[in-house]
Amino acid sequence: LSSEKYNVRRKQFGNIQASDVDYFKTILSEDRVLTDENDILPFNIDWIKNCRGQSKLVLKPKSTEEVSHILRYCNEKRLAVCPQGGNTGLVGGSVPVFDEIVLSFMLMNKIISLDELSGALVCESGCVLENLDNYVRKRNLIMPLDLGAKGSCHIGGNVSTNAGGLRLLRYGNLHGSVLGVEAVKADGTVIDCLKTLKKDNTGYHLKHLFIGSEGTLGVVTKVAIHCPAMPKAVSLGFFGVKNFENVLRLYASAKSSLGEILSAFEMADNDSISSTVENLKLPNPISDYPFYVLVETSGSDETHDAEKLSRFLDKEMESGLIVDGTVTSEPGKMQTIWNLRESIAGAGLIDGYVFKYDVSVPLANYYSLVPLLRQKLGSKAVRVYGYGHVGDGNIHINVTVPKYDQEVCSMLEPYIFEEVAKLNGSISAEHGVGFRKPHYIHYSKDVTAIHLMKQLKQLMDPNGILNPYKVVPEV
Ligand code: FAD
Ligand code: 2HG
Ligand code: ZN
Repeated sequence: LSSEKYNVRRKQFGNIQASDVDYFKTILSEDRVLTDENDILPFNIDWIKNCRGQSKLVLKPKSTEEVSHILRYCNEKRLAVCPQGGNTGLVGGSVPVFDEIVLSFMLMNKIISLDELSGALVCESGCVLENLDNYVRKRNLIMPLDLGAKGSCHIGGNVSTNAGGLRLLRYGNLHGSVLGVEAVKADGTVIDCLKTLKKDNTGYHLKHLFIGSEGTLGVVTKVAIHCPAMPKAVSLGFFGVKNFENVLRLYASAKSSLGEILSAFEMADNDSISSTVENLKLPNPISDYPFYVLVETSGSDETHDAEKLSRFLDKEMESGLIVDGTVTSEPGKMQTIWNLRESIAGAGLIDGYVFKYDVSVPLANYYSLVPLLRQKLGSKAVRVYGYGHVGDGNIHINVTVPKYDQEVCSMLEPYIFEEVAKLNGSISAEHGVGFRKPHYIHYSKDVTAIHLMKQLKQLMDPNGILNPYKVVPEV
């Protein structure tokens, strides 16, 4: 249980009574009020099996009105609520800690409208990202974000975590792409900021309160998002690189040689790729190298773009920055390569337990924590590896061990956060703060900023019923 593992005390919330369950059954149909322990279990456990809550009630609303009724009631009765999307979050934010009611958005999955000219898509928050992408692709558009969890994560979850992903380098983060949101406050008030306009400076940009606040300031019920045009030509290169300095040199060269068509620049070290190859039996299209780089281009001219990437490969093989590599525009082959990259997040789970860190640091120091941690942990770790979004200065460091180990945990934390703070980095670049990091947030956030966060929380959710124990530090 998360509460025991991390020594957290339950706050003074109401306890769910039979009469509460009866009330929820009057708002929702009976089959959308789950009370059976087995039915509820998956909603209590997070994706990396690190956090486990004790919820006894899952509610599955189908409309904003239902969400509003639920929250108004919970607020009056001081019942705590944990909003949950696809439950792919990596910081324990999506699962309850104690008996919070799980508010699942899985049935709020309707697409409302798409303006094919402007690219404005409006949909409910429980739409699965991949389903949305498939839908808009048929209309020559794409979703402005893509991540390994696309088959399960919800757009509402993406917005609530300000998810980054594999193409942030090109399309920016969700604070830029999200045109509007409809959200419900803790007291049940529906806040309609669901505009589809590109420009709207009428006062405060309130949508940003809900983007990245991880369900602590309100719940997102609808999203309006800008979908870019589907690129006509996509190519992908997968390169073996001798050392990390060369990864950075290659990034500089990719920016200048590929310029406007560069849409992803990702890297993975040898242990990241060998963990997917060994644990998931995925094929590596090139042989063994200390570092791997994945470069994607997206543009409008098939021959020109593919040629550009091939020329880049030739040039950098000659210069020695790339030792070996492959370039392809074939969808199947590109999929194989992306799959290798996207599977790294899950591959480590096969080793036993994974400690995951998601940090932003200046590029010169991007990889420096990985060897430091290897040295510090020695044989206590099965693997220590680093991979991630070089183009965004965001590295994921995964440490795998046979099973969760408190000693290893205390060797890693707060050490890693202290190191990140020394570099003026962020202890959470894209996954959020959730349950696992509120007490470390000060390593990246000024006390005055934390104070303002607390004031905002107090204003938006005075009874603290929305996702308690998450994001906002207690002391
Ligand atoms: P959940 O996990 O269900 O919830 C996440 C948080 O948002 C929780 O705090 C929850 O309470 C809150 N929440 C969910 N829905 C709502 C709502 N409608 N209203 C209010 N609050 C809500 N993240 C990245 O940024 N980049 C990546 O590249 C990336 N890759 C990943 C790859 C894999 C294989 C996995 C498992 C995860 C990855 N993640 C990545 C993390 C995760 O997928 C994202 O954080 C995602 O945006 C979470 O969406 P979800 O619907 O699963 O949300
Ligand atoms: C990725 O980029 C995700 O693959 C997951 O953000 C990172 O699991 C991780 O450490
Ligand atoms: Zn990532």
